[in-house]
Order: sequence, then C-alpha cells, then structure tokens
Amino acid sequence: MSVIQEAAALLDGAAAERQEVDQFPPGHFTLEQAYEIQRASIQRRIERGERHKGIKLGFTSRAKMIQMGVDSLIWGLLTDSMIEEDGGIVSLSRYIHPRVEPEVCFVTRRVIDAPLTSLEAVDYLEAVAPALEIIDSRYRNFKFSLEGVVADNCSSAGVVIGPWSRRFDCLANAGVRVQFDGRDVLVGSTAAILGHPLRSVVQASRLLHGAQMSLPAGSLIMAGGATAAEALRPGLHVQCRVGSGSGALGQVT
Ligand code: OOG
Ligand code: MG
Repeated sequence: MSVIQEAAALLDGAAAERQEVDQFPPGHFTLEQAYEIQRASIQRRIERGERHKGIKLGFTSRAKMIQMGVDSLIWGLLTDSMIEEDGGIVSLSRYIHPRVEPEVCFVTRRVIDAPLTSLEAVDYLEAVAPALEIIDSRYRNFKFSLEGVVADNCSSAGVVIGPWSRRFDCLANAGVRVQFDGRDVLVGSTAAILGHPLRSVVQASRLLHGAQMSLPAGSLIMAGGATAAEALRPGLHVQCRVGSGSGALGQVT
C-alpha cells in the first residue's frame, strides 16, 4: 500500500473504532499528500454508504490557531453521518475525546466552481445558521502538526446546525456565546472568523478551485470556530447563541 492509502486506512479506522493513534513522524508526508490522505479516508466512508455533505474550514480565527499551535487555514470534508440533531442527545461513545466550538454554517444554493469575491458570496448562499462543531482528533492527546491534522480531515467529527435563515446581515461582529449547563464557557464574536464569516465562503471557493473541485448546490460550509474549543463531558447541556435581540441569528443546542 502507498503512504497515502496506508495513512488513510489508519485514520479512517481510528475514527470508526474511536481509538486514538500516534502522530505520524515528522516528514512522513507533505501537506499536499495530507490532502490526498484526507480525500482517500473520506472515500472509504463514501464506499461504506456515507454521502458528501459539504466542507468545513479550520483555523479561520486566531483563538483556534493559538489553542492548537497551527497557523494556516485548512479545510476538510463533511459527510451526512457527522450531522447531529439540533436539540438532540449526542452519544459521546461515538467520539474519542470530543470538543465543541461555536461556528456558523452556510448552505449553498448554486454550484461553487470558481473563486468568489466577498460581494458575490451571498448570491451563492441559500441560508445561514448558528452551529456547533464537535471536533475529535484521531491523534493521541489531541496533538498534531499542520500536515497531521489535514490528513485527519481537520478533526471533523460532528456538526449541529441550528435554524436556517437568510439573516446574512446579522453576521458582522455578532456576539457568540456558548453555555455549558447555563454557564458561559466560550464567549466571542463572529468577527473573529476572518473578520466576517462570509470571508470563509470566499476562502472555501478559492481552496476548492485550487484543488480542482467544485461544491454542488445544497452543500454545507462550516465557517470555522469563533473561539477556542472546550471539552465535552457526559451529561452536559450545551447551547450556543449567535447575536442577540433584533440582530440574533438564533441558537443551537
Ligand atoms: C482542527 C480543526 C480546526 C476550526 O474551526 O478552526 C477547526 C482542530 O482544532 O482540531 O475546526
Ligand atoms: Mg471547527
């Protein structure tokens, strides 16, 4: 087996078995190969019957870069099996050492197959929603290099999406608040996401173009965490609110 297929099988197996693995030695593969590993590992899920659902961006905020010690924008692929229900119960046994972080999610209304400008981005979007991402690195102790995390599909594991709306006007510098059992644990602003979450759509279009990929209409785009992530524990009630009052995008639980 090639380095690519071997790493893809290892990481896919780790996710499926909820078993953490050691990091690859430095220089084991390049960043370009890491994206190939990511695609090969998702291909294994597709062959098991999962469906492509869209993409996620990572390290679009300083808070996330600092927490994880990685300072480049990265992206990963979402499948339908990662979707958790808004207001539902998340079974932690599906994960290894899950953390949660506040995001916003877009759904596209047109195929994205060329780089977009910020002005064009909204035309390609059907709706936006407050969202929570559940990240779950397959690496031991949640520690990784840039190449390592990309190969591991950027720690993608779960996504919880709140109510959809076309309130794109609410996205500029909206307050983001995550509560665990009613107590604030993560507080920030949508402005932390590349200055404005719509820039994540612009970046997504560029990254897709660079990878010679397109995104069909109806795809999800997770904009990236607005704050650092916080570990999940059994029994927690987790709620995320984006915006407030007349500028509220809504909440997801
Ligand atoms: C990598 C994924 C980063 C984000 O929103 O910045 C990410 C990780 O932190 O494990 O999802
Ligand atoms: Mg994220």
